[in-house]
Amino acid sequence: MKGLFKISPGYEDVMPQEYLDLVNNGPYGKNYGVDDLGTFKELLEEHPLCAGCGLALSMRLVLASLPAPEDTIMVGSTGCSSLAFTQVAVHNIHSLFGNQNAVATGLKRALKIRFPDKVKDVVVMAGDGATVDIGLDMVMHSWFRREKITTIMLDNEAYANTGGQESGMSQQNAVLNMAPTGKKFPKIALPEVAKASGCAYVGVVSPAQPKRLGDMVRKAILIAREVGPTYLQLYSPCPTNYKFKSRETMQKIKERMESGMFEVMEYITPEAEAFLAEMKEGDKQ
Ligand SMILES: Cc1ncc(C[n+]2csc(CCOP(=O)(O)OP(=O)(O)O)c2C)c(N)n1
Ligand code: SF4
Ligand SMILES: [Mg+2]
Repeated sequence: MKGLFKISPGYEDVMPQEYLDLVNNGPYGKNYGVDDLGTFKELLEEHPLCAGCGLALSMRLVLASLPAPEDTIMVGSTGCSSLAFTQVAVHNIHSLFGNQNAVATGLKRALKIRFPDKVKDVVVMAGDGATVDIGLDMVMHSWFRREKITTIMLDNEAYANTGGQESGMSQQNAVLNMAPTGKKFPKIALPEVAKASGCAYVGVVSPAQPKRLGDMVRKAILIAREVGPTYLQLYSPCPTNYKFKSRETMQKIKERMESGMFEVMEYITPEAEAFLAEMKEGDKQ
């Protein structure tokens, strides 16, 4: 399993130790979970995301929760996360901003033809701008077609990578560098859109609930294998664009929860629920 990622022969001695660790200690074939973080390598610690970035934490937790990292292909899109995608120990593909669910659809179908007897999980992980604004067309149509892929939104409520424009996911009245008078419209209820568009499982969570997040990632991916599309929305505050200290990220989530503006949510169709119960029964036996 460890041969999944290889460094070209002759380059081993010039690769930084941290990168060698990533290649040699990736999470393959071990069934790791968020409790095991720190015992294996899923992302370089020296990734280029800002200190205290909520999105970096969400990425780590997602990567640590994949049910089969060796058979997972992540599809990313332009944005802050794309800067760290090159430094994760799981196969991943970068797609043009907004195209991620179309790329994931093609990939899932091609993998089914190429490996008919194997399970290959295709997981989209992209920013809120890529998911709810510029890529919404592609996202929704993949749900309408019931593509068996998981879509994960890293919701930092802004176009962070381009310096702070408002996104559909920003809260009403949010003030950002390039929205100085405040956003005029409310946050888009994408989980509701996902439900109405045919997703078999929809969840909203944040890295302040790491175990729950890990659990929800596993459910979303397992259900997407057999039942239909799944959607997860991870509230991941951005200290740089929302101008709070890097150590206050968790505090921000807590404040949001206390004010009732953020709550963990799960929706599951009866079919997906029956599938999970069946799996559990199978595991027991
Ligand atoms: C087709 C296209 N349109 C616009 C851009 C410019 N662009 C790059 S990143 C970005 C915003 C990303 O926002 P989001 O998806 O929320 O990710 P974040 O940076 O917040 O993580 C934009 C508009 C681009 N690269 N490609
Ligand atoms: S700008 Fe925000 S989202 Fe982007 S890396 Fe920095 S803290 Fe994270
Ligand atoms: Mg964003």
